[in-house]
Amino acid sequence: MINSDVIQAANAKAVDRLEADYAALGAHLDRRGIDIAAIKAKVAKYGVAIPSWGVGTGGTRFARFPGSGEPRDIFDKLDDCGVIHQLTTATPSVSLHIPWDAQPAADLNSKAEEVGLTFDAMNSNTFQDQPDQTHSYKFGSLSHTDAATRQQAVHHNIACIELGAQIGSKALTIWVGDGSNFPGQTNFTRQFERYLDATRQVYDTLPDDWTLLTEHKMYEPAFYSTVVQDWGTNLLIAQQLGDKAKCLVDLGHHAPNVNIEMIVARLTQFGKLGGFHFNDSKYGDDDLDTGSIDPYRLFLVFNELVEAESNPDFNPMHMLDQSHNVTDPIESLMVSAMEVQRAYAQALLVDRAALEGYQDSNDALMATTTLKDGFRTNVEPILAMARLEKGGAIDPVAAYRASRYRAQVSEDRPAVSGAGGGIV
Ligand SMILES: [Mn+2]
Repeated sequence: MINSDVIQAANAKAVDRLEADYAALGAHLDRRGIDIAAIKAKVAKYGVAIPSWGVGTGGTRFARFPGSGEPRDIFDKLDDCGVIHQLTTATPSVSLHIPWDAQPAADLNSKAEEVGLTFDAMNSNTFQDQPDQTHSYKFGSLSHTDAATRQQAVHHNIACIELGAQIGSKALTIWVGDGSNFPGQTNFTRQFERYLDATRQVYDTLPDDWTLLTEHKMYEPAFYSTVVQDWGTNLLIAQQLGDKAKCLVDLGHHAPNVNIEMIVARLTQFGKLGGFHFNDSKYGDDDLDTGSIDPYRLFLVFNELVEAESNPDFNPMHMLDQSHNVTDPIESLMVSAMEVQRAYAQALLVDRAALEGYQDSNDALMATTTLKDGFRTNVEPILAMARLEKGGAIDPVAAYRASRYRAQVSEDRPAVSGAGGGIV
């Protein structure tokens, strides 16, 4: 963790300016009939989970260029996640990936407590082979033609639930790379039947207070067809399995220009929106930093989430899922967490009564302007003040750089090889 003196010294340099900006924004919002303190209170309560794999440098199919002080194991990763939460106060939980992060539950729990974090959804991995595994996933896992291979994948998912239950997790996220690379390679229907049958076996072992999240992805690693390729397939799975099964929407897992915010609205309307993986993209599943390319789309997604907030049963899980190839992952994750918070705060500012009036009277111009008023408001003083009041940093990146955390951990963590493709 970072010495609190460093955070306080960094905050001391910025606090006068923040207080002036916060007061000015408060006066501006007051004229719009918005109580800045109420918005700040909601922002302060908001949290997005960090994926354990996000704190390592990512890579592409071509190469990986690791930075210094890469985390060696889940305990180093939890240290890094602890720093992200310490500075941003916006990332209270970590999502584990099994088997990469498999360790005894007691050790995971004590480390999480030490760094002030809890555990979010468990993520299973049946898209690559592990050294000790009997059956290969080269031709699929939960949908494989071979029953023993499917069973191995089912057992792995159940093991993820069992570990998760010991560390306070309440959800399992299943993403499979199953699909095909050639027309005719698989029978779409029989393959999906096998997937549903195997996934139901996992679902049947789920504790009552757990959620099973299935994540669709349009392509990659299979490039012709993917078993869970779109939100329609994902919804069918959730409907087939039952009430504890819901859909996870990864922003990058759609074709370019797909109206993701409308998918969010549809899944919400029928109680099947289970969670998010936030990231951004320009061309495909780019795994770029959240809000770095199209912050307006992120805002439009949050507009749907705020719209649904009045339903007490609506509580989707929020996680970042992105690949950091050219930045310090800690810095990227801090900025991304703040971008998610920013979109939430902007969506809270939308005058929903006015918007509804314009929608009902078919005033398209005023409806879209009213919506965009939220996006155009610079809410940074709200986010920064929420962080300051919770003991975080006014400017997390500045405080992180001042702390020299990366240089310090690099002394203990040996340099790792950059050879080979990274995992995205
Ligand atoms: Mn994802």
